[in-house]
Amino acid sequence: MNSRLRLRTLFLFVFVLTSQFIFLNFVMASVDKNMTISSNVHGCILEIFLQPSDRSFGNYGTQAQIDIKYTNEVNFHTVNLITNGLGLGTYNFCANSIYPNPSSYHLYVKGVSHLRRKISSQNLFSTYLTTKDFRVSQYVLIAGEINSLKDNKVNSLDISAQILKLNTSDTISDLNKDGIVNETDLEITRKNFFLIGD
Ligand SMILES: [Ca+2]
Ligand SMILES: [Ca+2]
Repeated sequence: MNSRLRLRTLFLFVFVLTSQFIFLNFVMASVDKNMTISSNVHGCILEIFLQPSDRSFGNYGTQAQIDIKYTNEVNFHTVNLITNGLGLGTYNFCANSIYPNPSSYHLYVKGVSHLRRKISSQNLFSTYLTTKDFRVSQYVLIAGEINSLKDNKVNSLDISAQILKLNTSDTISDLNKDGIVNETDLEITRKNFFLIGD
């Protein structure tokens, strides 16, 4: 083998080695990129639709406190939502530096004028956005919790507090959300008298 041929062989050898090195780095970078992307996917956003009782569709807005618990009843997180007319409230956990694990949770939902409702065993956070629609009869929020004691019962204390707000636009006592506290709202509380929340 003459010197020119040896040089050409050596050059080819170096070229092949360099190409493999570059290709290997490219593959490793791709794998690393994919791993980074997959590890950043969290169940961040919870969208919940709620239906307060004795409202007409499109008039479901309320404030709600939702205690999210593990199935062993240990509290995971409490979320305060303001829902719109369709009953939709949204909470972004990741924006609050909370990164929930996909799992089954119990939700305890309490509207601002409503008894607490337990919604059991909901699978949450398996995708970036979880949407739950609880606008069905079994999950309707029962109205009549007016008194500031918030004892999770509808009783005489609630009626008394509501009577004091008659003919005002008090948002707690205006149960049907027509803008005025009147006999219709008192009747809702009477209807739910003695009911107890979860
Ligand atoms: Ca009460
Ligand atoms: Ca009213």
